[in-house]
Amino acid sequence: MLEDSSFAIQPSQSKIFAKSTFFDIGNLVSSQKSGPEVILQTETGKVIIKFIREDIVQITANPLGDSCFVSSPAVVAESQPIDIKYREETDSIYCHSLKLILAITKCPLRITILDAKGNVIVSEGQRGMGYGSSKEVICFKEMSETDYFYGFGEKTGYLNKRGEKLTMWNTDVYAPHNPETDPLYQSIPFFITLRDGKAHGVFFDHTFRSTFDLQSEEKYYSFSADGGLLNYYVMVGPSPRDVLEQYTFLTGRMPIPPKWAIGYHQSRYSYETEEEVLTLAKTFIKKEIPLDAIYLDIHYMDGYRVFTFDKNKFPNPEKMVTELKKLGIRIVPIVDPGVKQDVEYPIYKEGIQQDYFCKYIEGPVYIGDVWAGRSVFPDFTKKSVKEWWGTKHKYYTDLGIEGIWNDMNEPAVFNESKTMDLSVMHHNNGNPKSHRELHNLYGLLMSEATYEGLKKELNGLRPFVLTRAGYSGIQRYAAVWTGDNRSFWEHLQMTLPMIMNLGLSGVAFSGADVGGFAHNSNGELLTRWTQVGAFTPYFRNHSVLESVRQEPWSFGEKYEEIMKRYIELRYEWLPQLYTLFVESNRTGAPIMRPLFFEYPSDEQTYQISDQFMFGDNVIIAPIMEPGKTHRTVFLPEGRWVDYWTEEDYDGKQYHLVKAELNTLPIFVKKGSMILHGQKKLSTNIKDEKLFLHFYYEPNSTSSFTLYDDDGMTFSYLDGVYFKQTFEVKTTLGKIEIYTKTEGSYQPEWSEIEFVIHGSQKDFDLYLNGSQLDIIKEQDRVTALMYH
Ligand code: MIG
Repeated sequence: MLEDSSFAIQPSQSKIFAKSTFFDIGNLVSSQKSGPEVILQTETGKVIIKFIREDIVQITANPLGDSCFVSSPAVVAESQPIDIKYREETDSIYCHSLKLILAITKCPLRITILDAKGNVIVSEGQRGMGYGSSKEVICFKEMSETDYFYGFGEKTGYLNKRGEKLTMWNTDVYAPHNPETDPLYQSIPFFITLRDGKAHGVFFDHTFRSTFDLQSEEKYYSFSADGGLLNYYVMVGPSPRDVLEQYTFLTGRMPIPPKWAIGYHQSRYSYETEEEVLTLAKTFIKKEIPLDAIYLDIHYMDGYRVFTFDKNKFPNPEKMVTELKKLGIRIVPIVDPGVKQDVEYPIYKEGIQQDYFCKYIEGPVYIGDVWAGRSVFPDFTKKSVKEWWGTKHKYYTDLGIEGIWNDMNEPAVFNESKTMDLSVMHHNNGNPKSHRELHNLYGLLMSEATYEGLKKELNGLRPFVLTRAGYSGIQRYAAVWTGDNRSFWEHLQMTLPMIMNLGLSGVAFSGADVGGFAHNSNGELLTRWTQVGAFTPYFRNHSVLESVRQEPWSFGEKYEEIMKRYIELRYEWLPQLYTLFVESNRTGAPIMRPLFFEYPSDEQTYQISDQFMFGDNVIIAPIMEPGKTHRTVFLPEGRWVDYWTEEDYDGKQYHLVKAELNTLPIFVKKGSMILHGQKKLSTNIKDEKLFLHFYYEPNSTSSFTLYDDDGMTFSYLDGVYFKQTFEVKTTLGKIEIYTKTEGSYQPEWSEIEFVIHGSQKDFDLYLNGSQLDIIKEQDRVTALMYH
């Protein structure tokens, strides 16, 4: 109590901090090159520099010993055989690949990393690496005045993290998510530095609790961890897009999700009975509001036992799932890691008999309280446990379920520390490690088990996993939602930088609970939030027990009508969104991007937290305050068009735009294209026709790559996809389209309507050299293309 009052800041309470001590790794004693590695021996420790690729270098250091091997399941990349150059001089050592130069001074040992042109990327200046005052491994880097910092996974606050101190420790935070609330559920110890228009990345692959301090010193930042050795990667960039490609080369990329997973989803804690679920689905259908999934929160289970249904509330789940699937609606049940301690419950019994649960080194199984009461937790660090857990999902797939929602997997436990006893000893495939060391991996490993298990059982269908907790690499298995936000306008505002930073951390597929989870939403807030949700990669409305209802119709017709329009808009934009998902699958680029991602040399974009880009040519500038109908919008270089009014805007400046409650401001860059499909009630309804919107700009060249496949299976990996590139050139009186197709998939749609926006003048249109008929109806100028 007292801590929450002014008592907390009484003068006698203030602590005088001892000047922090720093045990330096010491001077260099010897060094040696071995293949793509350079091994440095210092007075007290050892450092290994390893080139993973021409543009990625790994540095591992043991400040007080000889052993230097560190690995985490985050990294899936195999290092490539590359030829590095090595040169030793009296005071220094130089080693370099084609894209990176390491300049190392010997006394004291300091490492400076430069790009091939000699620009400094990271340097240690006067500080270096070693141990900090509480025996944490720590590494200092110089911070220049013009540095901006992004990434760090799921964090509250604004986009740029300079001036913050951020901790990585997966934590269940029900309330509040304030700007000072840190950490949350995910740990992604990776960041991007933007310096004078160039970007580089640092990935501190460390599973212990770690801290990034961009706050305490003026000229240095540091990263440190509560145990273990130093292990970090530096990626050279130089564009933000390059950094993402490099980081996701290391940690893997998101598989293309099934199309149904990117439609609109409805959730609530909880839709408690089969009847309630069916009525909900029927209401969506009756109201013609598109819907692809309904979530079952913890009430569906028998006494919160995972892999069960309460047969009184859900007498026939299989029938329910089948019926709904016919209507284009999937069921996604929640699965927590806690397994109820109950000797007659097969999961508990089997897991105990097989020694599958987390336990102390002395023998006893760890027991913690969660929903089901006293519970035990699968030890996902052991391969056979992951497989066992995965196999158990047959229970769900047999009912026709294709998606699973993993919650409480920090793991969250109802006690003071909010998690498992840190002295629990994980099996870790025969290399036992404490929970203190592996805590941050629990969510990642559970998602992996769930994803792989579903994949095995689904006979070629793509699984969908949603997770709350995760570590670097989580994108390989699951989409991430940002946990228990609240129905506050401030939380709608926070959603943008949080999801953009997740995207910059390799997690492209994420979203927040639309409308806010806790607290009570209202019509205006839910409407504005639904507008934003329609353009976030993951789009789910979810709300807590006993809050006011939050389905799109809950606040009256006026709001319902607008929300329905924006949910429909999500489906119209789906082909474009799907194309962006595919791009992310190929390159690691985020889907929802901060403006600087596309305009890294424009300083005005560096701190924009209240606008975002959807791909590389669309800017969304939502209204996120009550009662507001105007806002300023920054548009970067080029010329832009208002998606709704077709009004032109000049770039490199701010504009005041009007947006009544029914308007989400959207701007499309001139000289670019966007792809639309048809309005539909679910992704199971196929498009008969697509619309390629071209925003005319004189004397321009634009290109677009359309991608499509069955949206359900993995056959795209065998070439069963459809890819069509469009190059559009405009010259005086002429628009020329050049197109090429690739892949063996036959899309359902057979025609593309090419819609030309913003060209008043007469022109001729050509498709691969032959003239196309132009259709002019009122304001609409179109032409048809077939494949
Ligand atoms: O705190 O399963 O973040 O989405 O509805 C309770 C009940 C546990 C937390 C999740 C929330 C979910 C809730 N869960």
